[in-house]
Amino acid sequence: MLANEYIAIEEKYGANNYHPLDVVIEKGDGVWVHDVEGKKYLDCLAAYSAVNQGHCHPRIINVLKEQADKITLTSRAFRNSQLPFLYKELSELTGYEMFLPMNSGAEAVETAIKAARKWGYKVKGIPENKAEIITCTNNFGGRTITIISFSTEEQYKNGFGPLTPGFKIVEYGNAKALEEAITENTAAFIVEPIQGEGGVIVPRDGYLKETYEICSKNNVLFIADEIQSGLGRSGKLFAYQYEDITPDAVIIGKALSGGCYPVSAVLARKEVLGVFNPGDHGSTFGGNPLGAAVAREALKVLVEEKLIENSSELGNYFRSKLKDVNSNHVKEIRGKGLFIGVELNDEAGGARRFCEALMQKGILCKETHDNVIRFAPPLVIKKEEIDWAMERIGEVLNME
Ligand code: IF1
Repeated sequence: MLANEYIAIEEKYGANNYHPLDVVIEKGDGVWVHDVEGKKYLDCLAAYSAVNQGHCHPRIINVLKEQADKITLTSRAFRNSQLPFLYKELSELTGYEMFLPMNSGAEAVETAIKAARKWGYKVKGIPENKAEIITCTNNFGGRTITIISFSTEEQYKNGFGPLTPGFKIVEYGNAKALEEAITENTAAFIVEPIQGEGGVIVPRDGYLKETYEICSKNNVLFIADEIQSGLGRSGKLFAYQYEDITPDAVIIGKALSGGCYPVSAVLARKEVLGVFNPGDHGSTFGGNPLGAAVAREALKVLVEEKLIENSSELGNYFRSKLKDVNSNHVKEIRGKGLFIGVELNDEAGGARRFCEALMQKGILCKETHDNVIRFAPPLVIKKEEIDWAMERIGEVLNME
């Protein structure tokens, strides 16, 4: 079958909630994916940083297969032999002392919101149902009704009301705006240390430290959403580590499983996740042994194959090569590690057409916010693969 035959079937039955590039991927290995017509592409999206370890990493796939032959799901009504060691290894890696495992990123964000509100009532003493949570313009935390309730992207909210109350929005990068928005009922500030969907927005130096200190001074939880920016993407384990802060809670997902299984989690101080009592919160698949085994191996691969260091070193290299292109279409090149955004001038006619042109040359990217091309390949990428890509990216960025 040819790609357009697959597309016709998908279009016939599938809800129209995406506008994907017309590439039909059949298999992947490392940074490369192969479509149904035998064409090969360099994946510069890595499933929005869920595949930091590379497609179908053999170590992770082997663990997935081995565990699948033992036990996949017990529910949390019983215990399993993988989850305790995921907790222990996460604590040794991150320094946090308590964890709550979920499946999707949105579920982990919802979990963090519930923990923050309950901490607000039980620990801070905020009057019941008065808790406020502050987040930023251009945030992205997932697609549930509560999470879109604090989105600043109208399309994400249109037609889905009534929305969840209790959220305030402040300008990303503006610490003073946060200070002015805090009241005695503020429970938490949730922030992406680098905004992905917002267009790979790196805040000015000092922003995270200043907002962290404002939160500490006002007894407000500082919660970092590292679902996209974390686990090596930014050139550090967590993007918040570019500044001297220790968030009260960190939300992770995506690459926590190397893209092989939905696994997410909230990492936090005991005082925060300690507010949950049996029966308060849960999930059928949350903490299942298959996901836990996969996550354990995905974290080991990240560390043992030095992917965080590779992200830092080759991210600097990739950005410098992009800057050398010197295209009239390019307004700004930004990012940290292999989390790179190329913002185009309005006259360039939008990033989509550049992504389509890159696809024709064997590179898969995704535009974000109309004018930004995101380059975020798996962290296993090699220098020579970036050189291969840059030959083609240079041609495309200089097209009419
Ligand atoms: C889609 C965007 C990226 C995230 C951060 C939480 C979540 C995400 C910082 C929720 C998820 C995904 C969702 C996916 C596309 C992608 C995305 F374009 F939607 F915004 F990466 F930028 N926090 N981001 O980036 O995690 O529930 O999806 O596991 O909705 O199309 P999830």
